[in-house]
Amino acid sequence: MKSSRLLVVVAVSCLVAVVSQAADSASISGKITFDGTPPKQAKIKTDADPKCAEMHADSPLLKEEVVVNGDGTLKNVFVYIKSGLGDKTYDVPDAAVELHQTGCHYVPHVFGMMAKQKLQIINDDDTLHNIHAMPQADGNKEFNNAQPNKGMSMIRTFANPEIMVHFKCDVHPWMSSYVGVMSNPFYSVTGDDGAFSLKGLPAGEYVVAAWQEKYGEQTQKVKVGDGETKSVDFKFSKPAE
Ligand SMILES: [Cu+2]
Repeated sequence: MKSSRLLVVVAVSCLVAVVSQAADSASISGKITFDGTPPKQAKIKTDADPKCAEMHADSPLLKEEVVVNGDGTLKNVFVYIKSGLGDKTYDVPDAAVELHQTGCHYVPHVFGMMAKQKLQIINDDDTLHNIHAMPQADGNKEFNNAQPNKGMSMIRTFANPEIMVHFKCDVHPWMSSYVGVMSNPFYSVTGDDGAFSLKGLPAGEYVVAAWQEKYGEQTQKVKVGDGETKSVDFKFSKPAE
């Protein structure tokens, strides 16, 4: 009798331990900082298209290849799990990811999506844009389509993962955007606080990568257990000239 009661207690406490450390409950988060004097964001001359110039008569467009936030953190860094997930496959979300041509620049400037997920490309401007995607990976198709009118929209996909696919507009040479195309949902783009968070990971050992369009990619190895959150920070600086 006594031993069977003990067995029940052991079984219940094991169950509690399993439930409290559910699978896919690990997280990796951190901040990306810029070391040194932040480069100034140059003003873009938009005169070539009077419609763009008119939209930016009071607030000039600024180059976005390096955006350092007021607190010294870095915006538009694509952070993702580069390796460690094995062969597991992940569902592709039904929702489309949106890329806007708005105010004669791309919003977002850097973003992520999964391979085979819908990318909805929208022209919000009363002027002609063309969206020219230049993937390099096998199976990912280049496309180049004009959207002459405000409100035009199209759907495209990339078949395979690729870090990163570059978009440009042949009408407005300053327009540029990058997407990280992933085989898993573990990616994050830093915003005004330079922070990233990769949630819902299985316990494991990972290579976390941080990609910045001008300064390239850095990686760090991180081991994380069920229910655990590990903090990893990255620091970018201007390469020596
Ligand atoms: Cu354009």
